[in-house]
Formats: sequence, C-alpha cells, structure tokens
Amino acid sequence: MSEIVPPEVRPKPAVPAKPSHVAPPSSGPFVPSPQGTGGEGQGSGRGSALLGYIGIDTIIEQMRKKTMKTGFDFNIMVVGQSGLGKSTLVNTLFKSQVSRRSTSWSRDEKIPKTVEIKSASHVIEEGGVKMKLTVVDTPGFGDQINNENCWEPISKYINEQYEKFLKEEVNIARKKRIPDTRVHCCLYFISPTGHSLRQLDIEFMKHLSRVVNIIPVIAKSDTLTLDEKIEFKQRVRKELEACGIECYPQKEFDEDMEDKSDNDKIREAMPFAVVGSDKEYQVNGKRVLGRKTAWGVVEVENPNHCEFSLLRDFMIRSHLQDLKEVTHNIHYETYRAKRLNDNGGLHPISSSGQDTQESNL
Ligand SMILES: Nc1nc2c(ncn2[C@@H]2O[C@H](COP(=O)(O)OP(=O)(O)O)[C@@H](O)[C@H]2O)c(=O)[nH]1
Ligand SMILES: [Mg+2]
Repeated sequence: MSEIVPPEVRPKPAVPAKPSHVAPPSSGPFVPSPQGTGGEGQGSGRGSALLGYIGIDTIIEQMRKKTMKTGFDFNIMVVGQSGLGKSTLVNTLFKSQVSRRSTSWSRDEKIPKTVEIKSASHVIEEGGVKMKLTVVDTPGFGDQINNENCWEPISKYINEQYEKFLKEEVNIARKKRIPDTRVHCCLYFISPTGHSLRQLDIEFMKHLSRVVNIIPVIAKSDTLTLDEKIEFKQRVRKELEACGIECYPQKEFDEDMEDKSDNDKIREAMPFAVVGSDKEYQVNGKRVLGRKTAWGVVEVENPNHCEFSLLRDFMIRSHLQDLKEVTHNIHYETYRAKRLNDNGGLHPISSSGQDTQESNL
C-alpha cells in the first residue's frame, strides 16, 4: 500500500512581486546557475526558480548610473614610422582632433633624434557618458638610420605607467580612484609595402606583445590593390605566427566558447587594412568621411572600401572594456607579481622624464 502524500503547500513568496516601476531586465528572466551548493530546498541552488522578484537585475542599471557619473579612462598608444597616418586615424576613430597632425613635412625640423613619448588627454562625451581619452604618440619611432632597440623607450614608458599604478595601490592612504595612465591599447602601424613585415615591426611586436595589447593595422591601405591587400594580410598573419607574436585578442585569454568564436573571426581578419581621413565629402547625397582621389572618393566608413569600420567596431564598440580588463588582469598583474617578487617589496625605478603631458581637459 502506498502512503498517502499530503498535497504540497507552496510557501508564499518571501519577496514581493516585481514592482511595476522597475524596468524589466534586457536578457530575460534570471535563472539561477546550476553551480548551487546542493540540497533541494527553496533557494538553495540547482535549478530552483525564484518565487518572486528580488531585483538582482537592477545591478546593470546601478552600474550604468555610476559609470555615467564617474566616466572612464581609455588610453591608446600609436606606434609606427612618421607619415603612416597615425594622427589622422586616431582623429578619424574619435571623430575629433584628438591627435595633432603634422602639417608640413620637413625631415630636419620634424623628426626627433630619438623616440619621444607625448601624451595628450581629452574628454569626449556621448550619450551622457564621459570618456577621458589619452592618446600617446611616439614620434621618432622607426625614423632613424639605425632603428635597433627603438622599442625600448616605449617599453619603458609602458612599464612606468604600471609602476605608477602599483605605487598608488600599495599606498596606505589610497586615492578613491587611482588615476589610470596605463596603455590599454597599442595601435601598431604597418607600412603598406605589400612585401612583408620589417625587422623593426617584428622586434617591436615581439618585445611589446607580452606587456601591452597590440592591435596591428595596415596603414594607408588605399595604396594597395585588393589582391595585394589580401596577400599582404595573409603574409603578415603567417609571419606573426612564425615569430610567436600574439596580438590582441590573445587566444589564451578567451573566456568561453562564445568569446573564442567571436575572437577567432577577428584574428582571421587581422591586421585591419585601414584608411583615415578627417575630411567629409558628399557621396550619393550623404556626407561621408573620405579621401578624394582622381577616380573617386575612398569612403573611410564603407566596409567595401577599407576595414576602418571593422577596426572601430571591434576596438570601441565590442572590446573596449575587454582591452581595459586584459590590461589590468593580465599585463598589469604580471608586472605587479614580478615586481613584488623580484625586489622583495617596492623600491623606486628611475623615471625617464621624457613624458610630456599636455592636457586639454
Ligand atoms: N593615402 C592615404 N594618406 C593618408 C592616410 N592617412 C593619412 N594620410 C596622409 O598622410 C600624411 C601623414 O599623416 P599623419 O596622420 O600626420 O601621419 P603620422 O605622422 O603617422 O601621424 C598626411 O598628409 C595625411 O593626409 C590614408 O589612410 N591614406
Ligand atoms: Mg602624427
């Protein structure tokens, strides 16, 4: 004989129903993850559904409000020989004059004798969100007769920013918000030779890809034919692989399968062949950023003309936060661990004094 089981009495929800003034979550109802602590009781984990609205999903809105209030820092470095269109591209990316373009080009006046590091900051605001953008320029890189070791001052600068951050972090009286001058992204400009990478490119990326997120781009790609562009991109990818250079997004930091499949697409499309311009032209009744040539306008944001919009979407619209996270969790963490291990504490490393900070804030 089977036992008589009393009808199940469902407890009343311990929490009230979701108030009507709270916006619904954008990604559907919250389902507890299956990593619960075990047990079958209410709220104790595996597969249990919430019996009423708690409000966990409002964290997103709370984070959004905080970010709106505080804004965020984003620091981008550009490296490559002079005249490759670095300043133009950064201005195109942020649709403003954030990097000073050289107006005239006279070798004696303009090219510094050694690599210089110059940074300039601007606040850009869009949709109520403020971004403090710092553009770090490296004039003189690759412009000397002997370019051996010209990656060194750049590496030194990057490490100095980690050091500054570390010092602030270990201070007893810490600032509420540590100023972040660490380079989140380094755009490396490859000359559009159509041949192969130069020794200088390989040396730079070899030494720097372990300390900073490098995104290589083919500069002034309007100077290559379609076939040349495809072949050049393939060759660059092969050479980078042969030299063991891992650019951003690095395979080893893919967090899950979705990340991997998104990033694989980006890795297969790299290096982006870009064109920059801060001039607008009228094309089919629309104002577009472009470069006017004798045979038509090269439209910067037209994916059939160049890969500028791919780069912009990847760098700003999908991976900006990840660039910052990889900088903090991987590159800075590696520096921090090594520094604290090596020295048995913190002793100052000399600063170069080469950094010229201009602020437009
Ligand atoms: N053909 C072509 N010229 C470009 C492009 N981007 C910039 N330029 C031109 O190249 C010259 C140098 O640009 P600039 O941004 O000052 O180069 P930087 O020295 O690397 O910062 C300028 O005359 C620009 O108008 C591009 O994508 N294609
Ligand atoms: Mg420049």
